[in-house]
Amino acid sequence: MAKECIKSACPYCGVGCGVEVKKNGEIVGDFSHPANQGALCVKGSALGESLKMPSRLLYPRVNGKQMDWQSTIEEISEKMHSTIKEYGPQAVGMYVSGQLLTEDYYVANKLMKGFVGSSNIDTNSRLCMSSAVAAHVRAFGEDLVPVNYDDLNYADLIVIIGANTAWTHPIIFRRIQQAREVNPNLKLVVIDPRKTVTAEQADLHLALENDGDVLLFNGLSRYLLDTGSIDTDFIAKHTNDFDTLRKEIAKPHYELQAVSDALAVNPTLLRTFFQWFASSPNVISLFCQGVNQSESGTDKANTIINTHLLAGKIAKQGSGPFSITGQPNAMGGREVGGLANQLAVHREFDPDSIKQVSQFWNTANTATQPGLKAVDLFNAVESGDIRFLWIIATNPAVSMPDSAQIRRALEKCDCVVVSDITAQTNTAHYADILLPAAGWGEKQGMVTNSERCMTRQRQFIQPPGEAKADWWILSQVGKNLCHKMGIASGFEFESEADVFREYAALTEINKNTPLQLDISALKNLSDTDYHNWQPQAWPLDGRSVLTVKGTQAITFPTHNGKANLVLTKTEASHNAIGEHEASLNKEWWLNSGRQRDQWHTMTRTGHISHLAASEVEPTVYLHPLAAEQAELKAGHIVEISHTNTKQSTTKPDITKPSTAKQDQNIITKSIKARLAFDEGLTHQQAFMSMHWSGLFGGESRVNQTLFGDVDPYSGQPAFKSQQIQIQAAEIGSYGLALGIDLSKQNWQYMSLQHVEFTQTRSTSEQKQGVWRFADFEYFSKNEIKELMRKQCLNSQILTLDHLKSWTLIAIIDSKVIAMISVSQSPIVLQADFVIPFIKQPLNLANLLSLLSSTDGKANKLVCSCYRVTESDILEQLEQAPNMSLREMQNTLSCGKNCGSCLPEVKRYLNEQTIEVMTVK
Ligand SMILES: Nc1nc2c(c(=O)[nH]1)N[C@H]1C(S)=C(S)[C@@H](COP(=O)(O)OP(=O)(O)OC[C@H]3O[C@@H](n4cnc5c(=O)[nH]c(N)nc54)[C@H](O)[C@@H]3O)O[C@H]1N2
Ligand SMILES: Nc1nc2c(c(=O)[nH]1)N[C@H]1C(S)=C(S)[C@@H](COP(=O)(O)OP(=O)(O)OC[C@H]3O[C@@H](n4cnc5c(=O)[nH]c(N)nc54)[C@H](O)[C@@H]3O)O[C@H]1N2
Ligand code: SF4
Ligand SMILES: [Mo]
Repeated sequence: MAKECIKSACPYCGVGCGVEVKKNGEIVGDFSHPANQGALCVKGSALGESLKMPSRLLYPRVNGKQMDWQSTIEEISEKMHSTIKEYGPQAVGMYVSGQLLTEDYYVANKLMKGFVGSSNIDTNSRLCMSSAVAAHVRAFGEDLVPVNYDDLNYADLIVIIGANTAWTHPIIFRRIQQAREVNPNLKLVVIDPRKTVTAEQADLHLALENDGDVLLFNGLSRYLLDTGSIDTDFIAKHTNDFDTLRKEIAKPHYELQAVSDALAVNPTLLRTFFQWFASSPNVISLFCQGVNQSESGTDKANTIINTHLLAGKIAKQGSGPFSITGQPNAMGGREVGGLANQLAVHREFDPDSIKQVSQFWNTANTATQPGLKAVDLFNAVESGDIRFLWIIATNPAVSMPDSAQIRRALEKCDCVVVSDITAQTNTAHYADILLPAAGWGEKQGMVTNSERCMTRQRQFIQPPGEAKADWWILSQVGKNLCHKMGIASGFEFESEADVFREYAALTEINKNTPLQLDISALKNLSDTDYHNWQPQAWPLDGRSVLTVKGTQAITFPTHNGKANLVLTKTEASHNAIGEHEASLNKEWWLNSGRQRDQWHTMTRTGHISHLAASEVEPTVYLHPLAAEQAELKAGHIVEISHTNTKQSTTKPDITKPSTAKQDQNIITKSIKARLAFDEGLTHQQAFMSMHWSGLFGGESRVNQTLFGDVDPYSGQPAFKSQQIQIQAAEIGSYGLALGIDLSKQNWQYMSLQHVEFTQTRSTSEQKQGVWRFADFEYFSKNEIKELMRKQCLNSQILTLDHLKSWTLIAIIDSKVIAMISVSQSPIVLQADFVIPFIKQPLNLANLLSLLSSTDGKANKLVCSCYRVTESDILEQLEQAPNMSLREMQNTLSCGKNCGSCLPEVKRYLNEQTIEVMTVK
């Protein structure tokens, strides 16, 4: 327990909220932090629980054997050295993460690009921010985000494009809602093919077709031009290539009616949005993965930026395009230069940059060419061009598209090193060398959030076992490798502060250039000042990033100080919607993204039971009417398959014949998931979350069905609009097992060997494995009983038969130790209801009433922050049917913290009101 309150930053999303760890260990929001002013969302509020993570990785392991650090570091540098000698530096690869701290990232980048001499280091930010980065560089000449959170308070219109901010950046959304309360004239428009919780709260929702953004925003540019709403002065003074753009958008398919027809968006709504944009003095266009993760991601972002440049709604308070970063330090990674196509500190591979960076690093080995971007990097691993790969703080076997291919590549690679906080990730499974990393709270360093604000993450607990900070591990390997290579070591860092000072000093090479990233004022920051660092955004003098240093004059860091209006064409990006409509109910667009309560591949949040309550298993969502037309039923298991007829580099997965079939370059891949309804989807769309994986989701990873199609400029994969097929799966038995860890026990292989869809989680309190499964076989009660008897030695086994299902309960010393419930219909017990029975004396009456009442419906968790369930709300409404939202909140507190459940709570109130009105 800490002796004093310690301020740190939340390790989840790019909002970058400040937290305070109190003396008693409680973690609360930091009131003094400029990003969140004390508020935290549900994930931030559960940080304390995330620390009680089961299955931490404690010691280095080489080929499965525990090893000490010194030998492990020697082993890694020897592998790197021999790979360089035999195959050249390009055969060494590294794949890192926007969840690393700036210091970790800096050392990784320096090691690869400066000393190994290969730029084959890429990062999961390629999957996340790289289209925005490419668009910023194309338009502004540098990767700059020209908006701060505070600008939200000065906007007249906020447009959210391809982002479910209420769930994914809840504290930004909270700030938007607060700004709307203060300024009732502030309008909110959401552009998303799904009616998300964010869209529900908007003044206007445009449900455009997937990837219709380029067309829509070029349509907006056309409208601005036609209605004289462009800022000719700004265009003349501050932009290049206006005439080229004007010629493109003069084409008839950018007329409002044509855009409305092509995107199936009501023309009146479209006109309203265009009018609002044109007439609002200040507009912020906030965008995230619905923009970035597309084959036209960079063009989408540039088309949005174009509209701001044309209207002169940029480089002034309350206006601008606002790319929101996903991960806590996605921005810091971009600053140090962790993407394969950058060298360091916003510099690319021009001779001048190579010279200056080499001089600074005192190395002759600096890489001279951009390296391979994530998808190509893993292709190179599969083809054998990369023979050594070090993966740090990311789980590509789940999060990369075409995950079966990623697994083949990892399987094949001569040496895979994985640094993680747990061994239980799909990627760690392929590690030859597995390194225990210190996690959040156990390490320290700097992170930069979406608005360029740098905050310290501080240590407040000791790392468990021999876990070490990533920068330390990388520096040790760096030193050892330099020694082996006979070159001067560039890794004599003694502390995080040392690394940070060096990074700050390197940014000095930008000082006399138009580039804005220059934090060299911090190059002599003392250890004490580093320790006491207060959140601060760069530019450090507080001016806007789009102004000349030392003045208020607008400038863009391009060759002539003007922004580029980038020509974006629609033909390339807006594909096959007409064809698609024709094949309705056979083909769907698979849209994938986030759930409110989970973080990525679930390693940090999957074990927290209340975060697991809102989506309990791999689930695919369809619009109810569309599902009905396709004869698909909610609650049933469906098979999602994707056939790629394009020329593909992928080969069949011979280890898993059931999931990948190949027929002359036609590859079909499939997974299974539970079907649920979502009225917010258009008829052609399916949505699945990206989270399910490994321990929790088995083989039902959404990326198992996606191919590695990428944006041509950024290399960012198109995760949100690949065409898939969905059909009902034939299932013999649905079930739920608990109290038995099926992953470790033999019985999974004996009896559930055909399980195709399975999910497990353990509650943090009880550590009981809970498995929901569906199997195409019909389970025989007697066989399972026999297995249970073998598994749970000396137990008494009780059988309960009820309608189409049966339940077996193993009891030892009068306490329930295991239970399995199997049914032929998709109705099975809810895990949350049965968990309380485990390790307790059997309460038969309760169990029987549960079995007879269960109708497959969960008592849904509505508000995760205050754990308010559907039945809590209904109970209140039963007592007071006319209850207002405020009254409900006074009683239950739902939505009082992050507010992301408010639309759902309101829905219950509305439903109730309608009922009351009908009765009258
Ligand atoms: N709860 C939670 N929050 C998170 C994370 C998490 O794992 N869990 N991860 C963090 C990270 S790393 C990131 S990158 C962010 C991502 O944050 P977001 O981008 O907000 O989240 P997503 O759910 O990936 O997708 C956003 C929306 O894009 C829409 N979309 C899909 N296709 C299109 C299209 O063609 N056009 C438009 N306009 N919209 C489209 C989807 O319907 C979806 O609602 O979230 C961060 N915050
Ligand atoms: N289908 C689909 N796929 C997607 C997306 C999508 O929208 N749809 N979104 C993409 C996006 S935007 C992103 S950002 C990625 C995210 O995908 P990943 O980066 O693969 O996801 P995480 O689960 O966050 O992986 C982080 C890993 O680092 C480990 N870890 C945590 N802290 C530390 C630490 O301090 N040090 C080390 N060494 N390890 C640590 C965690 O245990 C975990 O295994 O997924 C991408 N994939
Ligand atoms: S909004 Fe993001 S940074 Fe803030 S508490 Fe939630 S997850 Fe953490
Ligand atoms: Mo991300």
